[in-house]
Amino acid sequence: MSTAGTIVILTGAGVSAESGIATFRGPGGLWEGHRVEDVCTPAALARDAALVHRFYDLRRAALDTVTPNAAHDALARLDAAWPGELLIVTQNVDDLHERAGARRLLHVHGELRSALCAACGSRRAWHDALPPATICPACAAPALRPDIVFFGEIPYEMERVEAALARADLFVSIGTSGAVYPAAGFVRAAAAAGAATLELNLERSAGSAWFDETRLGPAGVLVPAWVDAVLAR
Ligand code: BJW
Repeated sequence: MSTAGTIVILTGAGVSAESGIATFRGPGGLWEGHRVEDVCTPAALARDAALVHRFYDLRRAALDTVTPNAAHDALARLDAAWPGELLIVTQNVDDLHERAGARRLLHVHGELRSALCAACGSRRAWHDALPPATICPACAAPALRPDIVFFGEIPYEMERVEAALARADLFVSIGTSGAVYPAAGFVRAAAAAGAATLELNLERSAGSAWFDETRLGPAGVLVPAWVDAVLAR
C-alpha cells in the first residue's frame, strides 16, 4: 500500500497461544477435556447451567495468570501508528489485545470479562465468578450468563465487520483454523472487495487456499516482523 489504506485483521486462538491460553482444536486443546456440545451451545447452557458457568468462571479467573505476547504488542503498535483505517476483529474471548493497548478492536465471539442478560440483552463488565441465576442489575431477572457467542448464536458487530471488509485494501488472518463461520468466510469477502489477503499461522489452515499468501510460524515471530514491514513502507 503506497498510501494509508484500510487494514482488517482477524485474530484467533493462535495469537494468544504463546501467552499460555490453549487453542481449541489442537492436541491439548481447550476442548480436549470438554465436549464442545457440553459447554458451547445454548442447549448445553439450558441443560446444565452450572457446568457451563463453571467452565467460563475458570477461564475468566485464568486471565489473571496470563499477559499479552509479542503478537498482541505488535498489533497494538500498528493500531497506534497506522494513519489509515484499521480494524482488529478478534474471535478471542480473552482481553489480551486491549491489555496490549489495541483500541480499534471488536470481539465478535464475546468476552470472558463480560456478562450478558439473557432476559433484557444488556451487557456489563464482569470480573468475578458468575453463578447461574445471578440477578441482572438492569432488569432484575435472574438471567445473567457468560457473554460468549455459542454455536447457533449470531456473532457481535457483524455489520461493522462486513462494512470494513468491503473497504479493505489488506486483510490479514492470524492464528485461526478457519473452521468456524462467519469468520472463516471473511477472507473471501475481503478478496471479493479487492483486498490483498495474507495469512499468518503456525500451520496451514482450512482456509489457506483462499489467501494470496500464507506465512507459517509462531505469531510471536511473524506478527512483529509483518508489522515492522507495514510501518516501514
Ligand atoms: C498458532 C499458534 C501460534 C497455534 N502462532 N498460530 C455448516 C457449515 C458452515 C457453517 C456452519 C455449519 N453448521 C453450523 C455453522 C455455523 C457455525 C459454524 O461455523 N460451525 C462450524 C463448526 C462448521 N457458526 C456459528 O454458529 C456462529 N454463528 C453463526 O454462524 O450465526 C449465523 C449468522 C452469522 C452472521 C450473520 C448472521 C447470522 C457462531 C460461532 C461461535 C463460535 N464460538 C466459539 C466459542 C467461544 C467461546 C469459548 O472460547 O469457549 O469461538 S467456538 C471457538 O472456535 C471459539 C473461537 O473463536 C472459534 C474459532 O477458533 P480459532 O480461534 O480458529 O481456534 P482453533 O483452535 O480452531 O485454531 C487455532 C489456530 O491457531 C490453528 O490454526 C493453529 O495452527 C494456530 N496456532 N498456535 C500462530 N503460536
